[in-house]
Parts: sequence; structure tokens; C-alpha cells
Amino acid sequence: MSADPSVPSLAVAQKRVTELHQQLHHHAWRYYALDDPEIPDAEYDRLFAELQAIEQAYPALLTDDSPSQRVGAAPLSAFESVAHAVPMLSLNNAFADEDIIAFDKRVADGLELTAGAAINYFAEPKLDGLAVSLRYEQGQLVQAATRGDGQTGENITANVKTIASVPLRLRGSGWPDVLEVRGEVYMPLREFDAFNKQAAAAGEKTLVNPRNGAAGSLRQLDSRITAARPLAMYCYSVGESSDGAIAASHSESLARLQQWGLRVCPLGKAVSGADGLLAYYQRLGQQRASLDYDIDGVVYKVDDFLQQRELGFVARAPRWAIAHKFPAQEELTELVDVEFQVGRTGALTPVARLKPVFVGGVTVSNATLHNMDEVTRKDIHIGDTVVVRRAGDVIPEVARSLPDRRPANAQPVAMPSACPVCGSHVERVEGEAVARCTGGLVCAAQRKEAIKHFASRKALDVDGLGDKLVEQLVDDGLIESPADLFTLSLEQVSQLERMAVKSGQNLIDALEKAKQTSLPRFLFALGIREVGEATAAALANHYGELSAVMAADERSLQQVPDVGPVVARHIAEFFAEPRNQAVVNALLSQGLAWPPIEKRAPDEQPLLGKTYVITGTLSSMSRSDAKAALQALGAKVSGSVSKKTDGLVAGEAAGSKLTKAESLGVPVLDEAWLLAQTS
Ligand code: 5U1
Repeated sequence: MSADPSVPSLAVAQKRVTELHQQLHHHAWRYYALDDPEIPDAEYDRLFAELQAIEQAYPALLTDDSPSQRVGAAPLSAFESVAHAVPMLSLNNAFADEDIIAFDKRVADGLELTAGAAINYFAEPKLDGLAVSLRYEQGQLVQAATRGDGQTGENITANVKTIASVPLRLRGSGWPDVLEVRGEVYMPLREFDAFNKQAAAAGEKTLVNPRNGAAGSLRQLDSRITAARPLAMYCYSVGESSDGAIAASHSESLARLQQWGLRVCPLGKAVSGADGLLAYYQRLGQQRASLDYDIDGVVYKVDDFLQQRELGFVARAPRWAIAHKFPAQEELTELVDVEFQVGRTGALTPVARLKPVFVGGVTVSNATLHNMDEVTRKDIHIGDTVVVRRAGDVIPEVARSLPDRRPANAQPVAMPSACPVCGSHVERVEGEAVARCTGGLVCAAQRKEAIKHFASRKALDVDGLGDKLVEQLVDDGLIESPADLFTLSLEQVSQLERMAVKSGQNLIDALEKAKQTSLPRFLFALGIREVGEATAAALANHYGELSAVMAADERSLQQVPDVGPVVARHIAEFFAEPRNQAVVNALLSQGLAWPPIEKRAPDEQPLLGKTYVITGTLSSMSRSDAKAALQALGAKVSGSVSKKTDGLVAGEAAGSKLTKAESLGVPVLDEAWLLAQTS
């Protein structure tokens, strides 16, 4: 019995430890496996701290499966070898649709099915991480091993125990006494980015990519390092099982693994025949860029275990499964040159000119290098062999260079001291990653970008005024500022390349129509640095009048919600500049106008603190206007649905966001609700 009254007796402590284990395992499962926590993080932390305190007072109560054991153990000198009781298989790869049609035929032939009989498959994403086998004995995680050569891997138990989504103890009942579960450990992309940002800020080494991040983290001899890495695991098959097969089919076995608390990728789907496989591949390919993990293809498996057994293996790969790979997202090529593009705010962006390379399904010859800090961080020289990455619809980028292959004549990348477009001085502000051309609207590049922004959909929304047309208008000297757009004559526009009288008249009509706008759109269209749609809406609501925004000083501007000192300075500097005042006045004299704003005090913002998502087509207003209207009522408008979303405003033909909202129980609101809020 302890003398300290704040420390419980051993018997009481033991009972409490059992309760805390149960609660912490349960809440970790809700949080990591189901992504649906029941209690706030702070409450979880409190329970965790309580367990740690008891374990410190009574070390005998510290067990291997304690939730506190995820923090990492003392370093090992080397990994032990582990022989897999059931080999970890590899998969044959396929790249073309024909390979999949041939696979389906081989399966049908192997099963001696009549021609045309559709086989039931299970299709699932192929994660780009590291394959790992988990061994549970009496429901407790006793060992985790890498795949190695498929027969023998390395014992990485201490490292895998730090992964919060790997249960240390299986849930429920009915699991075999010995159960080996296989799956992929990966690094979620958002957490990979956050990890690298933090590492770069601290001057530490960054991770090359999420896959290397996952593999490297699992290969640490010091599991405290692994514990600090954001890793997760999805399970996809069973190795040894003391009860034999745990189900009659692969899909049923995944459901059982899930019941036992193991995390299974929710995108797996039962499909039928080769058509079903190819349709799944197409769909997942479209979803790929929006996933929070890297995948490099799809795995198809014959679902029925008896059929799997009948088909058997060739060498180490099953005849009943195949990996259908996506086109590579990373390729090597030569960096031929680096040029600098000038953006709307004068920011100079280094752009890589590359020897054309086929990557992610397209030929890439240019890729962004973001800014000079990135060039330095990635150690990029002209002439280098570089890794080009293109994920889905994402803009291609140079992921890294290969300094080992650097030729003797490679050149470092230098920021020009004069703007490559207008020759104005280039300045780099202390503490900012970007360098800027100081030419303002004197610079043709900035003029073009400013006018493109002014006419863009979320700004004045001038129908038919695309980027190429703006470039022609500036290059031909017909316009210098957004205000000049409204002085264009039919004769001038119809003489432009690819324009005729009809298309010219359409453009003149669109410009006329765009004159009737809203104050938030007008403020956004001016292209003031750091003033996006939300800030423009907040400014309009706060001041009500353009003249008041223009007259506001930095102190006053900081009273506007979400406007801090930096944004306030950009706004005040913009309106203090005589050239900008002249453009605004010219626009007003051309007849740009908007309905008066009804100013709302914070206590008149009934949606303050709420977050909405808008999807589908609304009949009475554009999505941008709906967004501005909700923002004026104090709401935040986000682009993606999560459990934290207060409502999804769904118009006609709402797609995946509607499905997600329904699955998460997020209220679905219609246009009538929106109109009722905003009227
Ligand atoms: N999703 C998934 N990835 N993956 C990799 N399933 C899957 N199955 C595999 C492998 C190597 O092998 C099975 C055939 C057991």
C-alpha cells in the first residue's frame, strides 16, 4: 500500500489500469481506425496522462500492450530476422487494359467457367508504402515484420507499435489464437507536408517523398524517432491463421479484420468481370489526386477463397490477383534551363525548362520550381538530372535533383536583378521567400496577370475573355489596365486573331453585363495582395462603401475580421498608390456599379463560427455569390466536406460531396434554405 494518499493502492491502481487500457484502446480505435472520435482530444490526453502516472508509480503494471507503449522504446543495435510462417506474396503487374482482359480470361479458364460467366472480384487501391505483417497471439500484437524477400523479413515490432492506427490488442471476439495480418504502412500526404515544413523551418533534413518517409521511419533502430513520424496502416490480407481461413471470401475477411479493430481502406469494392475491374480503375484514377495517400495502382483479387485455392500460384505470385499500375508519377529528365515568370503581384517564379518527358500520363516540358528557397533546398542546378513529379491534375513540379549525376558544366540558378519582362529592379523582401519585380503596372507581365484576374470567374466574370485574348489585347497595345477593357470598340476586338464580328459583339456584351457586379467581387477583382474572396467580402461588409475601404488606415483595417497587420498594410498601400486610384476612378466612370451593401454588426452575423460547403448548380445565383452571401453572414465556406462541416448546400447535380455529407451525417441544405438566410 502506498503512503502517499494521492497514489492509489496497487489493487485500485490495477483496476484503474484495466479500465484505462480499455478506454484508451477504444478511443484510439474510434479516432484512428474509424476517423470518428467520441471524446475531445484533451480528454484522451487526460486519460493517457493518468495511465502514464499510474505506470510510473507501479512499473509492474506496465504491460507490452499498454497504450503508453506507442511512444517508442530504447534503441536496438540491429533488427532481428523473422521467418514468415506464410510467405508474403508479390503480385504480377499489368499496365494496359488488355492485360486485365487477359487476366480475367486466365482466371475464367483456370476455373473452367463457361465463356461469358462474370467472375466476382474485389478491387482495392494499391498503396505506395511499405508492406508489413502483424502477428497477433491471443489477440495481442506480439510481432511486426517487414516483407523482406517474402520468406524472411526484419522484426520492426517496436516501430510498428508506435503507429496509432495499429491496434496493440484486437477488439471483440472470435479471432484465431494466432493471426497474421498483412497490409501497407504509409505516410498520409497532409502530414508528410506538415512534417517537411516543420523540418525545413528547423533546418533539419526533410523526407524525400511519402513512400521513403514511411520506409525510412520503419527502419529506425530508435523507435522514438518512428514515434515522431506520422504513419498509418491499412490492412489487406491474412497470413497465418490458427483457425484456417477466417471467412469464405476476401471481402468477408476484410470485414472481419475491421470488426477486430484493424484499419481497412474504405475504397475497396466488390466488382464483377473485366468491365467491372476497368471501370473501378478509371474511377480510382480520377479520385487519385484527391486522396490523402499515394497509390500506384489497383489490386484485383478473385473474391471467393475456394476459387483462389483452385487457381493457386505461379512462382511467388498468385494466379488469382494482379496489380494494375497507374502511369508513373515520377520520371527522370534533364533540366535544360530555368526561366523566371512574373505573376500578378510581381512575384518572380523560377520555371524549369525540361527535356520533354512522359510522366503521369502526359508529356511535361515545363515545371514550377516555386521559389528560390525551394531551388536551394532541392539543390537544383541547370544541367542536372531531376525527378519530375506529376500527380493527377496537379501542376508538374521538380521534386528533387540527383547531385551524383551532376555534369561538370552544370550552372547554379541565379535570381535576375532586373525583371525579365520590363527590366525594372527586382527586390527580395527580408523574411519572404519570393522576389518581386518593382515595375507594378508598368510591367506588361503584371498588367496581363492583373487583367486576367480582374476578368476571372470569381471576380468580374467576363464571359469569353480568356487568357490568350488578354495577352493579345495587351501585346497589341489596346489595353493597359482593367479600366481600358470597357473602352474597347467592336471594331478593335473583332480584328483580333480568332475573333470575328459575332464573337467581338459577344465580348462587348459580356463586358457591359459585367459592369453590374457586387462590392465584394469588385474588391476581389482589384487583385490587392492577400485579398481573396473571403477578405473582400469581409471588407465590403465592414465598410459598406468602396470610398470607406479606400480611405481606411491600417489601424481601422485591422478591425475587419481576418485582417491582420500584413493584409492591412497591403490594402492601405494599394489604395494610397495614385496609379491604383486612377484605375478605380476610371472603372467607376465607365459605369461599374453594385447594389448597396447592408452592413451587419457581428451580432447580426447569425452564421458566425459555422462552416458550410456549397456544391452542385444553384438556380438563382452562382456558387461564388452564394459563398459571398454566406460569408457576409459570418460563415466560413470550405471546399471540402468533413465531420466539422455544419451544412452542405446542395444544388442540382451534386456529386461526391453530397455522398460524403450523407455518409458523415452532415446536414444537407437546399437553395431555399440559402435564400431564407440571405434575404
Ligand atoms: N491493396 C493491396 N495491396 N496489396 C499488395 N492488396 C494487396 N495484396 C497483396 C499485395 C502484395 O498481396 C495479396 C495477393 C496477398
